[in-house]
Amino acid sequence: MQTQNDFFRNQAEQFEITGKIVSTDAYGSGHINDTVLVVAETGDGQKRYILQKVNSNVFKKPEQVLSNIEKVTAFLKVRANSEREVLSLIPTKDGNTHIKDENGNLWRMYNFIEDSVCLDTVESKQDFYECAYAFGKFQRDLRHFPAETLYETIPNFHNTPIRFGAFLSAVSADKCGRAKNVKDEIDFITERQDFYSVLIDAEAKGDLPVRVTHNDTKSNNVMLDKNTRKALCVIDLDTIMPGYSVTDFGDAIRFGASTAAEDEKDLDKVHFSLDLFKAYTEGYLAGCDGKLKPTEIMLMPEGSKMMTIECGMRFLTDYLNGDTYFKIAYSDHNLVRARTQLKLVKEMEEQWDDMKAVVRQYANIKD
Ligand code: ADP
Ligand code: GN1
Ligand code: MG
Repeated sequence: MQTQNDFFRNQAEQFEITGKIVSTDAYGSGHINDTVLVVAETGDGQKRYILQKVNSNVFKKPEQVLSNIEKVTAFLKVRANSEREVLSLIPTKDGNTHIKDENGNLWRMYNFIEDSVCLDTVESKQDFYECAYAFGKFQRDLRHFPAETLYETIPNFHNTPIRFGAFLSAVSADKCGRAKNVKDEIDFITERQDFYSVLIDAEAKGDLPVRVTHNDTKSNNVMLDKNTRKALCVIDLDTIMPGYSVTDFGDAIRFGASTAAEDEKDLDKVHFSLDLFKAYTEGYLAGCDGKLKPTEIMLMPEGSKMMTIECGMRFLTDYLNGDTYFKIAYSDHNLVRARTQLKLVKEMEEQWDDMKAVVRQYANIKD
C-alpha cells in the first residue's frame, strides 16, 4: 500500500531537484497548506526543499496563486543579495511552476531557507522588530510593482464589512446549533459594526493608497537567521494581492503583539502588549524606509484593531459553520481562537490613546 510519504515522494520527483530524494516528511504548523520537507542526497551533502499542496478549498483558482507568486518572486529576486533572502520556485522537470496530482490538487516547490527559524510565538521585542523590518522591507521592495497586474486570489480577503456580512449569515443559519454558546461574542462583534468600513472610507478619501500586500503577516511567515536573529526572508506568499499597508501591519500586531498564543485557552494570559506594538511600529517603518504617507501611518492602530476583530469574526464564523475553513485540532479550536482575538480587541480599545500616540510620534505629526 502507498504510504503518505510515498505519495509525497511521487510529487517531489516531478520537480527539478539536485540529487536523490532520501526523505519526504510532513512539516510546519500552518493552518492552510500541506507542507512537506524534501531532503535529497547530492553526493556533496544534503539539499532541502519545501513542497506544498495549495489548498484548493481556500484558493478556488490555484493557478492564479502561482501566477502572482511567479511575478512577485522574480521581481524580488533582482533586488535580493542572496538566495536566502527570497523564495524561489523550483521548476518542474517539464519547465512549469507546478504539477497537478491525480486528485487535481496543485503542488509547488520552493528552495529551503537554510539556517533559519520562524517563530510561532515572538520570544523578544528584538525578534518582533526583525519580523516588522522584513515585512516593511517587503513593502518597500514592491512599491514599484504594478499591483493591478496581480490576481485577487481570494476576493475581498480583508474586506471587513463583507466578512461581517458572512458572519451574520453564519449566525442566522446556525448550521451546527452552536450560536447559543457564543451570545456574548456575537454581541461584541455586532456592537462594533460602525467601525468596519473605516479603512475603506479612508481609501475613498485618498488617505490610504492601494499597494502590493502580503495579507498574512504572522511572525511564523518570516524566516530569521538562526544565529544572528536578523530578518532573512518573507514566506507564505499565497495571499499576495492588492491591499493596504495598514492591514499587513495590523495582522502582524494581532498575532505577535499578544502575550499568548492565538489559541490560548486561558484568557487571563492573553494581553495586548503596547511595548510589542511600539517595537513592531519602529521595525515596520524602518523597513519601509519613509515610503508610507503620514495619513497611512496614522491609521496603523485602526489596521491593528480591524485585523484582530476581523480574524476573530472569521474564526467564529468557521466555528458556527462547522469548521470547514481553518484546520482544527479539537472541536472548539476555532472558538478558543476567536475568544483570544476579541480579548485583544478589548485591550486595544483600552489603550487606544497610547497606540495613537506611538504612531503619531513616528509619523511626525504634532497634536
Ligand atoms: P501555511 O500557509 O500553511 O502557513 P507556509 O508557507 O507558511 O504554509 O509554510 C508552513 C511552515 O513551513 C512555515 O511556517 C515554515 O516553518 C516552513 N517553511 C515554509 N516555506 C519554507 C522555506 N522556503 N524554507 C524553510 N521553511 C519553510
Ligand atoms: C491562516 O496560512 P496561515 O496559517 O499562515 C489564514 C490567515 C489567518 C490565519 C490565522 C489564506 O494563515 O488569513 O489570519 O490563518 N490564511 C488564509 O492564524 O486564510
Ligand atoms: Mg504560514
